[in-house]
Order: sequence, then structure tokens, then C-alpha cells
Amino acid sequence: MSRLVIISNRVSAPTSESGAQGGLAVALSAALQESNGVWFGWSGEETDHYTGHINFQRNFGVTTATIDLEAQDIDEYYNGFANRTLWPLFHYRVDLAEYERGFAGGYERVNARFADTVVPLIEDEDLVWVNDYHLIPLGQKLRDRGCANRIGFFLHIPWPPMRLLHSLPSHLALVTSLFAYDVVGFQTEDSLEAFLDYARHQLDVEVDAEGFVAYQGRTVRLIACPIGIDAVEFRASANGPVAAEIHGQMVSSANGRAMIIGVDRLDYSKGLQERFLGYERFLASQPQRQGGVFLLQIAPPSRADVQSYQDIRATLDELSGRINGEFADFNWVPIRYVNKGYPREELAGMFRAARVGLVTPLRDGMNLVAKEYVAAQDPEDPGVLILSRFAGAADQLTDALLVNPHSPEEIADAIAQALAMPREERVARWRPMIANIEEQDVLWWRRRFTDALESVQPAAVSAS
Ligand code: GDG
Repeated sequence: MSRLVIISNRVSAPTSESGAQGGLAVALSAALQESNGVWFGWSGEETDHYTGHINFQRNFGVTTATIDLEAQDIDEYYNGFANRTLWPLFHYRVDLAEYERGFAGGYERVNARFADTVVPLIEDEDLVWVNDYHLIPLGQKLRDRGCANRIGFFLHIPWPPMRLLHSLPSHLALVTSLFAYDVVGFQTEDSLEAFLDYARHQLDVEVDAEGFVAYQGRTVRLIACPIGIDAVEFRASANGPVAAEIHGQMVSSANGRAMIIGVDRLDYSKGLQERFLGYERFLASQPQRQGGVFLLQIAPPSRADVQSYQDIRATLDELSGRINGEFADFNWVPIRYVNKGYPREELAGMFRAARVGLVTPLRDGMNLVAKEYVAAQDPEDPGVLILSRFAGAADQLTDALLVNPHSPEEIADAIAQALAMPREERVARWRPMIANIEEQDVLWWRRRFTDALESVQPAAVSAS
């Protein structure tokens, strides 16, 4: 395997041999260990003046190279263009997307800074793998600096439909910059098709059967490459001592009630408000169930500097309080709403203890929580996954109870169906889902992407 240079906004250095920090970091770290590669990105730290100084670290066989950014960079690039412009737009929230020239300028500037800083680290035969919406123009900036390596890009979030993308003032430049890459990976066929729809209509390109598209002298291969989890690791966590301890605590605190679980970053794209309303509808329509069930919603805050995230937090505080006030009894609270994160092993135990996994994003590139919930289940007595049709994971987990997350009635009906589902049906639905999750795991995803990149013809590499 060629040496790998991974570039992403943030870097997740391994903190232990077993990789307690999650599937993606583990999978990428394993690839870096095998190839003796480097992971480059922002440290998450702020500096008074940008210097381009690289902080190298080596942990458990993985080399990380990080830079600090200035306050203005963080404001315009990270909080601005990435999280106030692209994130909402790519999640179909045109109403929340903000178009400020300062954001666009900061995005270009930080991508140029990334390129300037990382170019000297790239050796001739390296594979360069750029990750996610923060860094779409990076490939172009690397080409501008003479980088002739094979460079791939993977988008972790959805690609929006053409008509939505048109609302972005710089949409053409953003899209055409992707042709600097050799391989562009999307989570789903749906995202790939949305990209192609734009490319066909705006750039007048053709795609061949292998997914190759040529534009202005460059050829890029488009692939759908759904990300997976480390299923073996997560099942082991769910069977481990920490999970068992938490499972025991959950069972005793549930006091015979059925637990429904949701675990999401506190983000408007995750459909938490709609989920609470669906759960409320369930409680109102099934009075005999009240007192026999509760929803544990874990929602660690994220991107708290962005107004729309402060707004969704306030909305959920209010809504959970209202539902609890309306339905709670002296010995029962319908929603346990928790704004903090838990270690992965503990989450695995909570997933195992939950009769229902409620995963209802309004839009999601993939959604790894859905896969983790399934992986954590007891094969003999699994819980039921309720999954939004608009999560990328719905393409693979077709045996979940698929719902429209905008419909409180569909959510309420699915909760009722899940709680009443006999064991045989739960097992019959779980088996094909776990088979898919184990087969198309995070290692499969990583290999699929790097194999596609490695197989790019050198001729395409030199044409920049
Ligand atoms: C983006 C895309 C795509 C959550 N709370 C805790 C915790 N988590 C972990 C989950 C899961 C991860 O964070 C979240 O991954 P998701 O896929 O659900 O969502 P995003 O953060 O939005 O990720 C998404 C993903 O990239 C990968 O391509 O699937 O569509 O939006 O692993 O378990 N982990 C711990 N404590 C928590 O409280 N330890």
C-alpha cells in the first residue's frame, strides 16, 4: 500500500491501542499505521497570529501533524462557511444557510493555508485523502502548488439537490474545484446522483459506466462508498464489563419500563425536535403505555458558537420540559434529556439495554449511531431500530422500521409497533442488518476508497 496522507478539519489521534475514540478514528489510524502515513489538520486551538507551525506527534504508531488557526480563521472558515453556510445548505436547510463574503473568503484562505502547510509533507508516491465539507477546494489548491499525487475526497454529509445548491453564490466554483481530485466519494447513490445531476446540467459532462467524468482536461471518478463502523469492536464493547455494569444500572433504573434511546450531537439536522413531538404523539395516543416506557435522549452540545445551535438547544430545553410537565407522574418522567457525552463502552451498554433505538435525522450523510445500536444488540433478544428514511444508513438498513421524521404520526406508530413487536420478528429484522453492518464495516469502507484511489492511472495524475 502507498503511504497515506489524510487531511481533515480536525485530527483524532489514537488515545489507546484499542482505540476507545470511535470507529472512524480507529479505521483511519489503522490505515496510517499500516502505511506509515500522516494525519494532518487543525489542532482545534487558536493562535494570535497564524504561523504555519506544524506540531508533530506520534501516538500508537500514528503520526499527526496539526496547525493552530487565528480567531478570524475559526470564525469565518469553521463557524462561518463550514457550519453556517455549507452544513445547513447540504442538509437542505436553505432557511438557515448564511451567505457572507467574509465566510467565503475565510474558507478560501484557510484552505490555502492548509495547502501551503501540508504540501512539503507530501512525498511523490503518497496517496492524499481529503475528508469532508470543510476542505472541498483543498485538492485544487494542492494542484495549484504542483501536487501531482493521486488525491481523493470523501464527503461525509449529503450532497444537496441542484436547485438547492444554486442558492450558494459560489456554487460553480465549489463544484468545479472537485474536478481537481482523482476520486470523489459520496455516502450514497442518492448523493452521487445529485452531484451528477448538477454536473450534467451545469457543466454539460457525461459519465461512463465506471463513474469517470471528464471536465476541462481532468477526469474524476465518482463512487458511492457508505461508511461503516468497527462492528467487531462495538459488539465487543457491548459484551464487555463496562457495558455490562451500565446495562445493569439502566435495567434497575428503568424499573421494568421499556427504554427508547436516542444519541445524537445536538444538531438541528438530527431531527430532535420532531422526535420529541413524535414521542409526545405516541404518549398522547397510547395512554395505556404511559408510565411503562421512557425516552433517554443523549445530546452532547456541539458548535455552540453558532446561533442556530443555541436556538435548537433552547427549543429542546423548552419542549422536553413541556412534555415532561404534561405527562410526568410523581414516580415517572417520560423523557430523560441529557446534554453530555458518555464513553463509548457505556453507550454500548445503554444501546443494549434499550428496547428501541430512535434515529430520526431530517437529513444525514450516513448516521453511525443507527449501526452502533444494531451492533450492540443481544442476538437472541434484539431491540428494534426506528430509522429515518433520510439517513444514508436507510439504504443499507432496510429491515429497520423506516419513518418520515417530519411526521409525528409515523414516529408514534413506529414506536407502538416496535414496543409490541414479537421476539421472532425482532430477530428476523436484526439478522440482515447486522450481516450488512459486519460486511460493509469501516475497514471495507476505507479499502473501497483507497483501492479506488490507488487504481487511478498515472496519466490522470500528471494532468493538473
Ligand atoms: C458525520 C455525518 C456520518 C455521539 N454521542 C456520543 C458519541 N457519539 C458518537 C456516536 C457516533 C458519532 O458520535 C456520531 O456519528 P454520526 O454518524 O451519527 O453523526 P455526525 O457526528 O453528524 O457525523 C454522518 C459521519 O460523519 C461519518 O461519516 O455518518 O452522517 O453527519 O459514532 O456514537 N460518542 C461518545 N459519547 C457520546 O456521548 N463516546
